[in-house]
Amino acid sequence: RQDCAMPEVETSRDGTVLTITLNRPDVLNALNKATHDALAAALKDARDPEVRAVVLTGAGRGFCVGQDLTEFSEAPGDIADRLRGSYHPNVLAVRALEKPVIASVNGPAAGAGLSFAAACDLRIAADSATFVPAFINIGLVPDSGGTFFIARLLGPARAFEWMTSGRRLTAAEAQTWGLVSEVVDADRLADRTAELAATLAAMPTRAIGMTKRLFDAAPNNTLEEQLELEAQLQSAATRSEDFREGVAAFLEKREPDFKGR
Ligand code: T3D
Repeated sequence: RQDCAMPEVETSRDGTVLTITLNRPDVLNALNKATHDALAAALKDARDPEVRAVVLTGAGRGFCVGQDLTEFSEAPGDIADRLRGSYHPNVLAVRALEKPVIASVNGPAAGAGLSFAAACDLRIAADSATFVPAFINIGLVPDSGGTFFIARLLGPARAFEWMTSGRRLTAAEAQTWGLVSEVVDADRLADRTAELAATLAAMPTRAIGMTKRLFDAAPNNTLEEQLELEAQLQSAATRSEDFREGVAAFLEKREPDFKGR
């Protein structure tokens, strides 16, 4: 296990799992410039082929409550420039990772923090976690992919109703809605997340990465285009070592030992 800390974001490696922890617990991990920069560096580390699953979580009792409103009121600047320069690259970096990214939602996920959770591939939550589309409560529109990801996860009607209500959703409600796949006791979240991440990290990583690309592409493709992309990526998958290992293990009636190659 190797650990590395920049003040605003901590990263730790446990085998092939990289955990990225937003680390401004006093403000529920609100995002300031230094946090964006440190998160960008951590997401770059996550590209390492030896990393086969990534966990994003928060230190203390919050996951992430979006933009640091103190920084915002002290130096408002041009919001669009800040979104383009700091938020968008990190959202895109999560989607570009060809491996599973798990949001381990340990507490409030609000505003752009909710968008980041929604940008991840899977969400697991503590029973104490809450989900807050905080933008509307301060007169803003959802950003950082909030309209894109939340509509895909919940459907446009429910997404619009919720995002314009500003209503705090409990973890149990989020699970009922399909926003999170699993809810666990708060004191079990770290262990269960580690277990889930280790399971995913032992899967055929390239196939997971390509499945992610396929699901991202599907809404914008015609059926013909999507069938063609599936055929191309399936062809790439059959050239992977993990495919050979999967078939060999099946025929030899043994457990496969996937390497992520
Ligand atoms: O700038 C741009 O580029 C635009 C981008 C915008 C993207 C966005 O994310 S806009 C949305 C920004 N986020 C919010 O509006 C959320 C504000 N926070 C809340 O509504 C509540 O904190 C929660 C509902 C999320 C949680 O409530 P609760 O009761 O569990 O905690 P709390 O007591 O409100 O917060 C604890 C501390 O964190 C508190 O500080 P204190 O009083 O202990 O010194 C609070 O001020 C601080 N905190 C919470 N959210 C933020 C924050 N400090 C700075 N920025 C925050 N966003």
